[in-house]
Amino acid sequence: MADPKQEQRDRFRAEDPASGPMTTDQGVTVDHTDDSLQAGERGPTLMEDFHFREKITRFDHERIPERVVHARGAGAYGYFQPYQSCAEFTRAAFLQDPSVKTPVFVRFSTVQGPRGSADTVRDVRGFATKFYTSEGNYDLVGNNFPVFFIQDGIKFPDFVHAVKPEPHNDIPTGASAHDTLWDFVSLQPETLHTIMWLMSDRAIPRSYRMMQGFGVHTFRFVNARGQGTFVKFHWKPKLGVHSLVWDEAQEAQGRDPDFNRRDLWDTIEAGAYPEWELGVQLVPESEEHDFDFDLLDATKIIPEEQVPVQPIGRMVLNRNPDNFFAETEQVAFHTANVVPGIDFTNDPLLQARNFSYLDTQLLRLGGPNFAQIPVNRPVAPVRNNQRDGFHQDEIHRGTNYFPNSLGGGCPALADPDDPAFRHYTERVDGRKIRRRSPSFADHYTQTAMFWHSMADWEQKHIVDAFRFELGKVGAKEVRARTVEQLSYVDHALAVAVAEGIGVPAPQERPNTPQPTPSPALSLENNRGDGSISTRQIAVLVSDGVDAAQTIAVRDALTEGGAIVELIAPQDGTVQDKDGSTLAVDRALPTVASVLYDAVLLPPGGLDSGNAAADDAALRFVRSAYRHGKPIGALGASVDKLADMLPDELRTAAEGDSTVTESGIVTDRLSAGATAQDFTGAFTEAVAAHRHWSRPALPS
Ligand code: HDD
Repeated sequence: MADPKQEQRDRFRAEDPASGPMTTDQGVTVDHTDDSLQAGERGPTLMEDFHFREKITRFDHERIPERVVHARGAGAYGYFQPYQSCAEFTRAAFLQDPSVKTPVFVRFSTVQGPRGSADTVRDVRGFATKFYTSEGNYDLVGNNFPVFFIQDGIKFPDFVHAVKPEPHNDIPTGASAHDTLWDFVSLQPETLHTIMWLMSDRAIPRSYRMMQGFGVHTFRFVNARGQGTFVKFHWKPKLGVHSLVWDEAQEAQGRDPDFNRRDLWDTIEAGAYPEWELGVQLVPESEEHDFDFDLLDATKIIPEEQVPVQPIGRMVLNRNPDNFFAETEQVAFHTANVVPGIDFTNDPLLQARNFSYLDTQLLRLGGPNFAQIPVNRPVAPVRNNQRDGFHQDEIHRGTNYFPNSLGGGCPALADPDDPAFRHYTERVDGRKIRRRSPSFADHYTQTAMFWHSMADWEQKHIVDAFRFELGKVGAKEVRARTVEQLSYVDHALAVAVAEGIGVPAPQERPNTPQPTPSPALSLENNRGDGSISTRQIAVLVSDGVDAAQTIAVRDALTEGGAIVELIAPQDGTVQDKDGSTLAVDRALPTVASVLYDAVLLPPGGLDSGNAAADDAALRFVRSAYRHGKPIGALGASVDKLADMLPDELRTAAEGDSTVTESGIVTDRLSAGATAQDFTGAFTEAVAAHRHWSRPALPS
């Protein structure tokens, strides 16, 4: 079926550069662009040189202001398709017919860092989706956390000022580990729940393709009868939710600052299209007050165990943009871009956003006509009396006011029976007051719920993250105040953090919350379907390798969807043990273990005869080990691997190929086991992603 957004893009593509010679912006042909027009060979440049002036002027004006938050990102096109009609709850056209695919553009982003900052920083990730529906654009502007740092949008400038680089020296870039953020946190306990998410591994996703997305706010579905239902939106990645290890994330920033952007780009180019399921939590209006928190409070989730997430459709991203600036940079999201059937609630954070996004685009995109930029254009027709302004691309004809008779009364208003957007007729009563609702007051119960829902290793990572972040805070009183706040969440957590950062352990508080945990919050319970699709596996080879066995395992892993690369001390080829050659994909000095999910050592793979090369390969393996990645070894490589392992694992590695908790898989098979048994066990270890219960390596 034709994709209306892609057809529309075709109409806006620039002239094919192969269709003729170079021209100026005015279409005048150019035959020389390497020398400016001068008065004599060594004379001054002439004002008359319009080509020179145009070229330089255009260059001087290439940049636009970056987004004030979420400056760095990556985007892709795709489609959304509902599983079934959602007519019972919403009349949104794109949620009615399972045979209809609605085009989408999604932009993922980090929040704190500028446009040129690294990808793998500890941060929230933006997950913004523009649905080009038949009834106009709908934007679901979400994050990979289901909660937000503040409850009222009027605090957004304060929060963003605190987390952004400090005003006097513009440091740190892409990091929250600094005084001003933690000063704010320690004084503003509403931040705590989201801070707990920020300290968890959710804040260092392995891939944009492996993270959840959330609409965060409670929105409202409205059906054709005008009935409202509260709704929370969830995106669940088909590949499961996977994260990096903090040490690895930091190293990856240097090895590949584009780690997440490249991953998204490469997998789409390779045809391994990322996919998410859209789910909704629905709450009838009659049950609005049945919770021990306020549905309008964006620092709270509705636990999935309390209101299950119902899958309603899936989204596939299958096309990279043609031009980063034109599309990913100029895409303009806005929470107020809604379509009939989707409406707002009085969440004060959402209300503020509904002002901010349009406002910010006016500055960033230079005027009011940014909806005409191809990536922002609806595929639904646009007719109104809005006119003129900077960058008007359209030639309007006829009258420009309503009502009119001279223009035939056009454009006319929709008839009462037509499916126009009609705001939900919620009853609102009240005095004008500047006060937070008392129903927003509890900042600790859900923070504690998140903490108590984590697996042991997740709790350990959270404590480590607090210690890292607060350990970088210079003001000791800020460290102490934050720890004090944590003591209202959980005393053991506060004590563990305090111990690592040199502040006194806080006193135990009576009545710290003991909420029922929500297992759905743990990464342990979001591992995906056990596939190894798109996992990057490094196979270390050198001269003397067993090529036949290497190819057999590589092919089996590739069949499972993994991306397997043969890595040798030098690029080119390596000699098989029998003298034939095997092509390699990359040279070891150009890669690093942090760029892969697992390592495989085929027979002869760790034996180049060159001590420096073997040492580099072993460093690669040691680094993978430290980051909990699966390591597979075959034949003689098992002994090499066993030599570097801690005693506890050495015997297991030498004796048994079954996946241990430790993710070390070898082919020292028990009697009767086959090569397929090795591949199966290694695949299982890769699918499990990381193996936390590993003893430290001997030094
Ligand atoms: Fe925001 C960008 C997500 C609260 C004001 N926000 C922006 C983007 C995402 C979010 C994903 C990047 C969109 C893109 O890729 O272009 N923001 C959120 C979420 C929030 C949130 C999930 C809380 C639930 N934001 C929020 C508040 C305000 C803003 C409370 C202001 C009152 N956000 C903005 C902005 C940005 C933005 C300043 C910067 C660039 C842009 O809008 O287009 O208007």
